[in-house]
Amino acid sequence: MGMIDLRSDTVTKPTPAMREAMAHAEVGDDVYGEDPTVNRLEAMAADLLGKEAGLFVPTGVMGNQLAIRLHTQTGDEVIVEGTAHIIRYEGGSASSLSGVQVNCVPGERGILSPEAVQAAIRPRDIHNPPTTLLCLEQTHNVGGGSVYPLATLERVVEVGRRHGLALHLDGARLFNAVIKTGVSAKDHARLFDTVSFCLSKGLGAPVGSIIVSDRERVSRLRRLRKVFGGGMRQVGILASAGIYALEHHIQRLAEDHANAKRLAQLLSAIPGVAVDVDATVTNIVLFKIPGAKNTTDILLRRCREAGVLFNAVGDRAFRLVTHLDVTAADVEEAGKKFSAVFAAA
Ligand code: TLP
Repeated sequence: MGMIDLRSDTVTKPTPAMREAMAHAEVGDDVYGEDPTVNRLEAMAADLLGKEAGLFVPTGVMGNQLAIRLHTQTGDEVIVEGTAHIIRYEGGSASSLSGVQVNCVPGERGILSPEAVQAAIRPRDIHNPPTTLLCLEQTHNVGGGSVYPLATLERVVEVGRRHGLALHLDGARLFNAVIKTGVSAKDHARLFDTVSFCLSKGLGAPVGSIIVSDRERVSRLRRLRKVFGGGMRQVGILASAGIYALEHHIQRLAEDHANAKRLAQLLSAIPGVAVDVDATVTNIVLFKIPGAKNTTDILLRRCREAGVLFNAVGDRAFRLVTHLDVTAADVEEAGKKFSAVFAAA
């Protein structure tokens, strides 16, 4: 058995059938709007989310950053949860590309309460930065794949609306939430002005994200994408992988969720390992070994030597992510390796 790679759902490789679709994709110059496959993917995504239009972007980061640029002026303040991808893993780009400051509001496993958002909105006063945008994340990465229940999402969004904020959803893993809760992508998207989601995570495409909105905003986003250096040419080859992913890889996310739950259960049976099995609801497992005498790096190395790859998210704190290229048998195998390594942690 090869290496079991639980570092991220970004590591998936296109399946033979996806590659086949890519090989036959019709293409054209997308900067001229002439790539029929890109146009089809954008229309398909817009339809799936119940919005007027969509824009194919190279990465999830670009989707989020285009949204921030679209919705703000320099000097504005953007509210995000304190451990959001936008603040933790986007290289400080909200400040460098859009000149905004980010107000990090503490959440519970990444989930913000309406009260916390309300308290974070600055009164309009000459001293204060204007709060103009609220960004939420569904599912929440650092929160361990946590999911906003629809009722909470509606209440949080309602606070933003009442104060005239623009609303963006970083839905990198939106379809994991959809499959988990049965709340449709449309029912999420109707709450937001812009929604981005990734094709290159659990959905298994090699690259690409989509941002959807109304027609007017998407045409402004298209211009901004060019400004950010993201005007692309014959990318129908990549878009065809996205179409394939939307047609074939959404329902199967349930397998990733079952595999993650099983990993959490296996970990919970190992003495010294702290994991919240109930909170493991989608494809991310967070766990800690607080009393380990070995350092984080040593623990990672021992697991790698045993054949399991994953990332640390803090001191003796780790993240596992299940995906298309991890089978139920891999999960059982990983569980055995974890028992062996962590028994001597
Ligand atoms: N997340 C990656 C890393 O950047 C941490 C991962 O391995 O989980 N929003 C969310 C919620 C994400 O988790 C990610 C990627 C992105 C946006 C950015 O997507 P890309 O990597 O396509 O720019």
